[in-house]
Amino acid sequence: MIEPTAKSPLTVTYRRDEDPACGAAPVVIRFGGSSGVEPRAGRLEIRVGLEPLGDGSGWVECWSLPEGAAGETGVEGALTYLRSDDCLVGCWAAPMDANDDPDPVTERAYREILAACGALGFKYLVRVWNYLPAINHAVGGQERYRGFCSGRARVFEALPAYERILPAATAIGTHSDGLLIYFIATREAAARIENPRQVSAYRYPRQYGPRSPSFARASLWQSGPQAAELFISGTASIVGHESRHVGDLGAQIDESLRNIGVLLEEAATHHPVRADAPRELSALKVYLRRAADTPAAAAHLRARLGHDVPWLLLHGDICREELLVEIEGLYSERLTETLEIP
Ligand code: 3EB
Repeated sequence: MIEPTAKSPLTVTYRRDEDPACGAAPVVIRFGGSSGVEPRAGRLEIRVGLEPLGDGSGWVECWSLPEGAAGETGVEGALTYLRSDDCLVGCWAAPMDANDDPDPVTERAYREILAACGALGFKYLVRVWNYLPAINHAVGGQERYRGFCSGRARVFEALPAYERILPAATAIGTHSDGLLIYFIATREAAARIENPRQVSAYRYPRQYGPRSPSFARASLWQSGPQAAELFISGTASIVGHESRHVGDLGAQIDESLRNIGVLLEEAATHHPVRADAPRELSALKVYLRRAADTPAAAAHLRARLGHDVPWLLLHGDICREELLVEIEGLYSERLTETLEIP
């Protein structure tokens, strides 16, 4: 662990559920069962309706604030939140089943989220996780992911220069009911990072749906004078705008890791990273469409990443039907200089 992370406004660790530190963490995220959120005294307990795979059961994602910082919780309609001096963590949850059209409820969710972020003084969404049931099923002749994208795009695309404020994101299909969107918002804008190997998602051609997905490939949040958190969006085996290696799990993992590698390089060219304090990977999440791929995926990841990288394997549907795997990451960075946000 790099020492200054203790002062990061938000530190993410994976811990065993029985670890007492989980009970003390201001935000805990558990996996399995059905999606939802519960505010506790000064804390947020989020449940993502995705089953953990492999050795993942019993692991909990814990977010901590700097020592001495207190979180204040609140509820506004469908939004439950926790705020500290530096950031706002919010969770918007609503009933949804596989027969509901995600478009209108997603639009409402994003309107309410952005309104609440503005009202609470954290105008900028840096990272959003979206989980909805049956993401590849069709309702009214359209894949549900596309309806989700339309509802979300109507909100973002109405904002001025919206490309510059899009958050890094994940959108994954659950096998349980409920729409769950949780996010981190900040007072200052984060830097957006795109992947030169990929068409920006917000510019995908129409063949992928009537409205493009509203997200940035990564966002870099200046979290201290020389510290930043780099949020890598869900990253798949896509080059240009096309899916690659259809049917080949290992090759899809490698292509996804290559895309993440390029995002890390991009981040480093825009924002010099200190050579004596390399970035530290604090958390990786791997979503697998087929639970049966777990042993092969785990072996492949182990071969590529070794034993030091903490990752969590989850059973979820990727928003392109032909893709088997998607990977997201969070890196803590030490910078040589303060970020300049365009
Ligand atoms: C992709 O690159 C894969 O719609 O929020 C990854 C991360 C994907 C986020 C989203 C979609 C989203 O297009 C899918």
